[in-house]
Amino acid sequence: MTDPKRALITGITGQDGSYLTELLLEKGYEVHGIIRRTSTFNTDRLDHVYTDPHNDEARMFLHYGDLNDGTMLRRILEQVEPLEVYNLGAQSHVRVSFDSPEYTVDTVAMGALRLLEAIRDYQQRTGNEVRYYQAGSSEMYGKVQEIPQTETTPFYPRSPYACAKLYAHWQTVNYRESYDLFACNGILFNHESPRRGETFVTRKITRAVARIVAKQQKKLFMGNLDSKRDWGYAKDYVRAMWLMLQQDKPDDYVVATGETHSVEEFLELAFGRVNLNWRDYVEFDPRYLRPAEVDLLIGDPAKAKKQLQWEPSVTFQELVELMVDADLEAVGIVDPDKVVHPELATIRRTQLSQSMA
Ligand code: NDP
Ligand code: GDR
Repeated sequence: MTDPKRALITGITGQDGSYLTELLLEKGYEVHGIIRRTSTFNTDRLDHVYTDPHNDEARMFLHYGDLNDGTMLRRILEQVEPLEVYNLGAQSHVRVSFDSPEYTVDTVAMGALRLLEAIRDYQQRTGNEVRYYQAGSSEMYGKVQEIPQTETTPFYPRSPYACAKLYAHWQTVNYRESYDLFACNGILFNHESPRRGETFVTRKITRAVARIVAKQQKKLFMGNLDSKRDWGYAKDYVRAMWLMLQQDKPDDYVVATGETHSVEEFLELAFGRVNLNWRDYVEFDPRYLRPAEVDLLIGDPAKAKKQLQWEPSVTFQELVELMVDADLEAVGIVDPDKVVHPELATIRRTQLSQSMA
């Protein structure tokens, strides 16, 4: 038997890290992830795929490390000897990056550089090719320069987070061109799921809807409802990451749905799912405003469609519904008619409607 392919993921405990782990395990990979030491468990999103490493069947392994600690990154790389490295680790909250710019930049920008340097040395010393994925963001487009945004649209970052991602983006290009590293930038637009962190706007809304129905919460305090985002489904987006590393040549790709919707539209649909009017519950709180806002994001995924044969499989409405349904289930409200997890039910509906079209 040949050795399984080995992948190393930073940010494995996050939304994308958990979906990417599932995908790679399904594809027969051995998956290694870097986790931060915390005083309480932080592996909730991974528990369902975790097997005790003492078990011969185990194919997922966790290593303590941090993007702010280059020595640890080098040590883990030497130990794991991965074929593919996915750099998903980040202080990924845009609003928080204004409060904590130095930490954000150290993790997001310098963290990527530390990892690239470690890979460059490892590859040079061993002769083993390592393929690198950098989790880039549509936030790098910032202030609108062009609609829709493509791989050639000029960047104009509007937060410490976006500036840091832009640095990581260009270093990735630079390492590809300078050291012939197989390094790809995914420029991913917002992608969501029931595993989305609770302080991002979509999950904040769907969680509040469920808690309001369950009488655990009365009001929802929000910031700017006018901004527009191109929202997709996280599970689709991790597939694009993997596809980028399977190509003959490294390149950069926009991953998006090509549709944009306002925060208000999201509220409308999410509260509408349980026959409530959002205007009865939502109140404004200026603390959720950002010093500089990104007003409009809409991506053109034509290149990913053509070269990666990648397509999003979940519509905006389905995304809102599957997130609301999952949060309803989390507070104990389960529609008895639904025999499978709502996340699966919605995807099956999508696949069915696609096959009927
Ligand atoms: P999450 O915020 O859910 O996850 C971030 C991950 O990074 C967590 O595992 C977190 O660990 C880890 N992390 C944070 N700080 C460090 C550090 N100093 N060292 C090592 N790991 C660290 O993000 P998502 O899963 O949503 O996003 C994945 C990546 O994609 C991020 O880089 C994000 O910036 C980027 N991105 C996300 C988009 C989206 O819409 N989701 C769109 C475009 C880009 P812990 O659990 O311990 O906090
Ligand atoms: P974003 O996502 O900044 O696009 O970054 P977020 O969900 O935080 O905000 C989207 C928009 O909603 C507005 N908004 C609020 N946002 C939050 N979090 N909380 C509120 O109460 C609220 N009210 C209104 C925001 O102002 C914003 O316009 C996400 C992250 O995942 C990044 O890591 C990633 O790179 C980008 O998506 C693409």
